[in-house]
Amino acid sequence: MAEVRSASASGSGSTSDPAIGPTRPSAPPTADAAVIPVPAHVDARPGAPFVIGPGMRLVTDGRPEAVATAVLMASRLGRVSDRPVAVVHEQDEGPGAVVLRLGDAAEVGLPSGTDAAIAHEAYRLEVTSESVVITAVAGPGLLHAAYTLQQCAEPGEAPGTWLVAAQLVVDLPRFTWRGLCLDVARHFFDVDAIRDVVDVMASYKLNVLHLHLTDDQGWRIDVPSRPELADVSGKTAVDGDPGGFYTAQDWARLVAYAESRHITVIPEIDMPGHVNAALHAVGDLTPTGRPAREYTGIDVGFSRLHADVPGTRPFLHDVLGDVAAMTPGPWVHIGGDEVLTMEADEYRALVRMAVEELAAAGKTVVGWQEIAGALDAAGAPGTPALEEALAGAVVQYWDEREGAAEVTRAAELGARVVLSPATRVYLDMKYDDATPVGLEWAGHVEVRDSYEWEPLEVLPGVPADRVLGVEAALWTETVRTSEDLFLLLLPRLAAVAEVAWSPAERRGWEGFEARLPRQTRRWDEAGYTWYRSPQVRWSGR
Ligand code: TNX
Repeated sequence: MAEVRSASASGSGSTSDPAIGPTRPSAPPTADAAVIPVPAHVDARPGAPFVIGPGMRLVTDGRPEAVATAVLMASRLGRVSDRPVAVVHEQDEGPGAVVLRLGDAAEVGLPSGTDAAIAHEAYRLEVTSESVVITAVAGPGLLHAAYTLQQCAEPGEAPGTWLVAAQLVVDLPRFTWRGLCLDVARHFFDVDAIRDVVDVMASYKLNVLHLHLTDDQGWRIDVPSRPELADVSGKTAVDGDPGGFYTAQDWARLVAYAESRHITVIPEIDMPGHVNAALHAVGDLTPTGRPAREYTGIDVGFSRLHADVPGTRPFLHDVLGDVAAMTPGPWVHIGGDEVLTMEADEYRALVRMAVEELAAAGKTVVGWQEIAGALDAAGAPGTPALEEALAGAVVQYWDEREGAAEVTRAAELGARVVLSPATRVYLDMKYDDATPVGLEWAGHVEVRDSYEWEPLEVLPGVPADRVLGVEAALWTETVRTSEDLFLLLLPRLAAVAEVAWSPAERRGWEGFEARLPRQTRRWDEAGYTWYRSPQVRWSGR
């Protein structure tokens, strides 16, 4: 990256001075004044802006990864400029070309030795008045560049034209795991609703969608070996609200849609607690052999599997095996949280059963922080495969009131850590007293709370190279509609995305706050609700 000079993250230059009141920007902003998450390196270049308008076309060499991004980009830019945008496959870099190129890390401008997963998402975006040239190692980088370009575009004088400032951007993620956990168990959200969430995630360069598919109140995925789970507990939801579940076909569509935006889907089958929906559908999971009653309240911690009930292991084998087979990504989440009525030994035995099933299915286990204590391979009989799987698990830290020591110890044993500190990234927390939906157990979480924190300070005992990244979470006990959902997501999801993507030294509240109002045009166009936080000057800059 030596070739690229860093510009100030707080938004230099091209927009108007807030001190002299609102004026129309005379020139479009560079990416450091416009884009969330703020790019790692932005260098303003002299010269006129590039015009997105008549004559613009997307040029690829025909390689599928580039064509896929070009097609997505054509539809977005076409919407922005209100005219169809052509995708052409030729050597045509003349005026008006937006060229998508795959190259090696050096061509992107990355220092040698850049981690492969990071390089995979990096991009170089060079804008001149004549053309735009995007270079990336792989498809994800090309797509990230497309969103950067889109966020930089400002309406031009001529109708239907948009301008992008001349500049060079070289950008790469700080963390490889930038996620959102969405609870579809308390209230169900169908594939169309999830697509909207995926679109917003992609626009902020998030790359992991973790779906909390099962809980006390409902079971949301139809697995072929156990159709009764979705048949019976697909119907239930909090407060007797409508349920729903994903058929195998829905799930495949959802995963494919996310994949086309380079977002990996992680299914969560929560166990050994949060299982009332399973106990309601499958009688042989309970000690009496009788199914549990349905549960539509919002308490936690009361339901549980039993290690000594004969139906338990086959249930885990069938369900985890099916879910693993239905999901192309490398991870399956086993929950593990809030089991309040079980001895540690039994908890450990049940977590190990799940880990073993997933190791056999070739998946890496993710679990909430409570599983940390069950990951120590010492002192229990196990196979080398189980021990390896225990050591290689991913632990998701959420409850800052406890568990730091156990998670730190698990990291010492080899586990990797994803950070979801509730006081920062639990997007189901209300913003303030007046927020119409949401919970409050971790306090109010305003936009600035979601923004102003440093991931590596959350668990100081965990070495930086054990931290995979950051994941926001949105639990849906009180969230019934997409309007509710987006009111809680926006703008906080954008804040979390910047924490997870941008280099620490590039971040700052002033710069973020200045870039946020530009986002609302796209939110409004897409029809998303969002929270007009009093912490942000939405107009009048
Ligand atoms: C804690 S976070 C839970 C969820 C609740 C959430 C509500 C976690 C692993 N468990 O079951 O929905 O709080 O904020």
